[in-house]
Amino acid sequence: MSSNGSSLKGLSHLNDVASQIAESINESSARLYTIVTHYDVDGLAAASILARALMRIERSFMVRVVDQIDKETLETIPKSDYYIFVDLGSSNADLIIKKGFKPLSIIDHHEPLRSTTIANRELQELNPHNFGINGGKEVSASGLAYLVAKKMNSVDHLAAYLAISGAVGDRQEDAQGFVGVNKLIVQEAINNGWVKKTIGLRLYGVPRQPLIKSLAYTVDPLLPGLTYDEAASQRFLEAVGIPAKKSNGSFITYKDLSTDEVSKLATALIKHLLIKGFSPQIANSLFGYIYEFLRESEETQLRYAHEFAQVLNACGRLRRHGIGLAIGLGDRGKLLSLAEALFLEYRRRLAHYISLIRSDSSYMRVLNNIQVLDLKNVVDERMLGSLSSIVVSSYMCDVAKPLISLSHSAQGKIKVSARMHESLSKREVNLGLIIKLATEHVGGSGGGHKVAAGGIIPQEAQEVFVKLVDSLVGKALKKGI
Ligand SMILES: [Mn+2]
Repeated sequence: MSSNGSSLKGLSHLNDVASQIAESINESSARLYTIVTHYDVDGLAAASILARALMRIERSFMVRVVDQIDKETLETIPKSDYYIFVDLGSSNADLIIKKGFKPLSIIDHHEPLRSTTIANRELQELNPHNFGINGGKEVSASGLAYLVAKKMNSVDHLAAYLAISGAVGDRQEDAQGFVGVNKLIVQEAINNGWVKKTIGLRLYGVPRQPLIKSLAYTVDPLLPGLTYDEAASQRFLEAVGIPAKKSNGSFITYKDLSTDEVSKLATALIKHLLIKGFSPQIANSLFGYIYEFLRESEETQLRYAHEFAQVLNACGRLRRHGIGLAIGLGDRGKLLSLAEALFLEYRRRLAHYISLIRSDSSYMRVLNNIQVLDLKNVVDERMLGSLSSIVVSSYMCDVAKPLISLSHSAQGKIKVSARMHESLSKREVNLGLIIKLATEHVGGSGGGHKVAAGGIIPQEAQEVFVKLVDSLVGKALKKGI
């Protein structure tokens, strides 16, 4: 966190509102609380923290996991005596209030994009953007839920694990690690003896899994030529001078490596990424902090923050929220086996989609300035974004053109995902802006960041939308030259 006064002041405001929400939850005589949350890691983790706080004071609750807030979604939420919207809601507060959800607390870290001011008595809103704190970097919804839970005296090691995993899931870390509230939460967890922070190679399954699998299943960043190719991963290791197996025949893991071997492997991987055109920043992001959750069994995937996050991610994207929430509430044993099986299934599906796209060129259509990957009837909308990122970062398409992917969405609509290779990021193309303009033009909605965006459009608008994006990207590219 920046050490200037405004940020400290922001933090104290944040804590004040967290207190107010905690008090209002405590003092309410509601018979049923409803938590509405987003399906991603941060959403599931934040809902879990709040649900545990409610359980501690013996209140009844239900959790509703949604894709986004709109009229149709709000209509599916059953009547309750108290509503807590988390990881979403700030931008739709007007609509939520209009639809009669009260009492209402919104705990969200997305920028509240609304044109009207809302009276205090209608809404308690915990949002860092209201206090000059960057909700994109400094705190996730899970971190905010953690602040509320703390005011309800309901913080323990699991609350900290969830808060850290939520921030990891939302990619709030940069090369220097966490900043702001996230950093404070990690520090608190370390001080309490719940978390150990080390520096290492951030590959999948490190340090437990066979190193071949660590290379072959790392998707963040994607390792071109290695991800989803165990044979290539083995050749890569051998070229670095690291045998795939130990003398006793068991697979070598990251834990088995000497310091010298770790640095040899790190150097080789970073070099590999640089040769493939990755920026030094992305290549170096392979090296970073690893958060070990000391109260989780060493035998499970929940022992490390990045893997904990991936388990929740799989549960959310495969629509098995119940299992993700059970993990968040502290269930282990059988439920954890189910969650780990889901994680395998998620990876298996990604690999399947990738080989499908690789082997059948008819999914990809190349236009003047963009390429369109039509995965309607193939890929669930919740996996479209992750898949598009992999297609672009692993050079499975022409990286000189932004990629627009399509899949079916609920209510007969089309989900759109836009990704652009980072080598294009210096150009004038802003996909967030283009997708917002183009989706709204055809009666849909959308937006996002410069290199990654998404949205929803009506089915019949597909061709108009695609042509419009093609021409907007063309114009933007020309401006850049
Ligand atoms: Mn979030």
